[in-house]
Amino acid sequence: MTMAAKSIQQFLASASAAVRSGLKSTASKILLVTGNESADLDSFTSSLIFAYLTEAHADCSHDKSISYDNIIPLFNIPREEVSLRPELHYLLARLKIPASDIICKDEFLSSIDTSKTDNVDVVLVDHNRLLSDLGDLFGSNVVALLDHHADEGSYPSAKPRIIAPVGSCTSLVVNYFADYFRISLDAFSVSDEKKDVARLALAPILVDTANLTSKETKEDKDAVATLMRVIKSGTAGTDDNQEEYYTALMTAKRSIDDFSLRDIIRKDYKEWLEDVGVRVGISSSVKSLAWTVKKFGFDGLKKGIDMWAKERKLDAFVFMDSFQDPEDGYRRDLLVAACSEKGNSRVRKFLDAAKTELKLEPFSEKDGLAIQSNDEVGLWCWKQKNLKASRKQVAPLIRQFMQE
Ligand SMILES: [Mn+2]
Repeated sequence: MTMAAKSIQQFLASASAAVRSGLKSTASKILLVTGNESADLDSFTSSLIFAYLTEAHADCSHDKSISYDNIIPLFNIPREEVSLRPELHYLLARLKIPASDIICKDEFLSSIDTSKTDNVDVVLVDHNRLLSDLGDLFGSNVVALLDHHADEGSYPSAKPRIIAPVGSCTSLVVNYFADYFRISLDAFSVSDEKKDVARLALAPILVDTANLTSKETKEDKDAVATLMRVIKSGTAGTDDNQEEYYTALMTAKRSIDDFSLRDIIRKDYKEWLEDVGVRVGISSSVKSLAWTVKKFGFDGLKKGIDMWAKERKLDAFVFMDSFQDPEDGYRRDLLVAACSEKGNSRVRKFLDAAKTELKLEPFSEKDGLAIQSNDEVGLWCWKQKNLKASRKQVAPLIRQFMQE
């Protein structure tokens, strides 16, 4: 193990300072570790921890033959979108990480020489295909990937290339670096630095698996057990209670009452441009469709979607929600909009398939809201009774029809 290892806060601060001072020299070798474009807690944490452990604990590194001048954990969104993530701000405050130390996509791209990209190796976490401008620049530089989405078959020679249907990608990162987190049974002096890495890693796993009650797999349970052992060793901090941590993160995540509709749409958003030139965007919300309609009105919602579709040049748009209903418990809804002629026929075919696959049911009068599916305007709202199907399942399904 490295002597006097940097804390994860120090690591991020110095990576961020390096980016700010400019990475134009193409002689230096850069390892870029990036999560996906929804930039959720899982993407943030898995990229930061992978980058940190690769640098600070080279003995755990994926490739011991290459040494990098800069290892950069990248947050795959522009800086201005960081504010849309209240759960991230909660986590940062709890771990005393300044938000300004996060390295956002726009900041990284303006720091490097984008005309020469051979010196940049890329690790993908929480996705397995690099999209949009990063894909154009570094698509052939991917050296490793760890993910839990449907395998798109890219980068067959990546090492490691781990894709497993776990609840949280961070569980894969924790298990990959198991040596770092393994502590002997009588260890009662685990460093605060290591405890902070464990606290950070725990956050997305709890959020993604609803505190190990949904979508959790053996890997997630193992990772949580490993992390809690680290956190609880010796004298645990007073606020190191798993349930309380989960509740606080979820409360922060749902604090979007002041958000505009556009911000709600782009808070947790992914988009795909298919080879046939059809573009689909899928937004995922922590508030119910009923809440959204109540707040903005149905016309307001429709107008907001139209504007977003125009801004993003979408052919199809999907708005998913997942929430706790006071009466019915855990619920999901699905809104689907056709945004162009190309999108229209494809969306209808998707809906035919989705009705059975996702167990879609119309809203009824007693739902108390005028949520109307409208064949004429090409916008449909459903209750989604297949509660297991998150965006991870819905995206490949709709993309199948967009690719035709
Ligand atoms: Mn994830």
